[in-house]
Amino acid sequence: MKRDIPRRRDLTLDEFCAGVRACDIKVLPRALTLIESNNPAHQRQAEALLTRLLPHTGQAIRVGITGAPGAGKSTFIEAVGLHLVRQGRRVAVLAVDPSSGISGGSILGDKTRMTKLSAEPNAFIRPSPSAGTLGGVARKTRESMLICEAAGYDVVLVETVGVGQSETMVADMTDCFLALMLPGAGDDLQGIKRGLLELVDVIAVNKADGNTLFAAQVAARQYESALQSLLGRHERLPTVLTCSALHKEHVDAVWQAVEERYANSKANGELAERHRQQGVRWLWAIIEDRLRQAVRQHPKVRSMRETLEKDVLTGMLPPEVAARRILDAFGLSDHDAPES
Ligand SMILES: Nc1nc2c(ncn2[C@@H]2O[C@H](COP(=O)(O)OP(=O)(O)OP(=O)(O)O)[C@@H](O)[C@H]2O)c(=O)[nH]1
Ligand SMILES: [Mg+2]
Repeated sequence: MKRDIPRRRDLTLDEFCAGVRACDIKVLPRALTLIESNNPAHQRQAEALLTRLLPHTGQAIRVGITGAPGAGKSTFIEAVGLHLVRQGRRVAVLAVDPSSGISGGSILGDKTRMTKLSAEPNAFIRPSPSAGTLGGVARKTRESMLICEAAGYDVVLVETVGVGQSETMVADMTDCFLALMLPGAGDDLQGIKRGLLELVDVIAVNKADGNTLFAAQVAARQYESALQSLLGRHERLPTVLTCSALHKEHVDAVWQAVEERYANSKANGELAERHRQQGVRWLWAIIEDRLRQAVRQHPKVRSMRETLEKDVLTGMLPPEVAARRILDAFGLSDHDAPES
């Protein structure tokens, strides 16, 4: 028998605003779903909502957390989140998942390692949006972060897996960046790159317990000396610590290091400057993402896309030619492009 599922009434902008500001737990997830929607009408309502809520954002400490798969990010976030809610803080956890654009999977999807935290009334956990490009996913995460701040969350943790571009994007939306490392780094320093080092404020070698305690301590010392030789004395070195997320040991010390870096950058004006620069970078990130979306959804482009992609795939057509045909169809001919 067919059953009628009552359709939820759409909320008005005022209802969204009031609900988010009151941290109404029935409204907040719907506001985030609105943000994540690709429907143009929803996007416009989301923009209006963000504009209204913007004056109520910017008070939270925004912390990016990265680490290789299995480094202990979820375990760490659970431990630090519980530590914070016990201090009366309100914690939101979001994620940028580089795989979500490709596979449709998402980190934090199971919430299994954050069962205690997700049961806390002062904690809110939102998995990574699972559709779209990495840039689009990151943009939505950033907007979700603003919504959470307007709802009164004063700590926002943004988790990402330590691969490629996603780290840069998370650093671009946060105030502080924490990298969790596995013990036994060895000489290759787990491929720690200068690019990552420039983003990182605190490095914590996790799993400093049981039979990996010694390896974690050795790794921490290796990171420290590698940092000194890589970055030199003039640059501000990341703080290096060890912890055990599983046994909740030194997790508070790691958090304290994060807070100290945050307080310093706030006091010396770096944070304000960082926020300004982030604003400009996000402006262009949004434009690039929207343009990509507009090109892909253009009716003429849609009708030719599959054939052109196939031709490039089989080597029948150079990508340059296919790109030109797509841009022509979109109405962006070469003669519109400025000389570079
Ligand atoms: N011994 C020990 N094990 C830990 C510690 N932290 C996490 N683990 C274990 O390491 C495994 C991976 O932990 P997760 O927290 O899921 O790691 P993650 O970085 O979130 O992993 P992905 O989400 O898959 O990228 C689990 O089996 C944890 O129990 C720790 O401090 N010590
Ligand atoms: Mg995880």
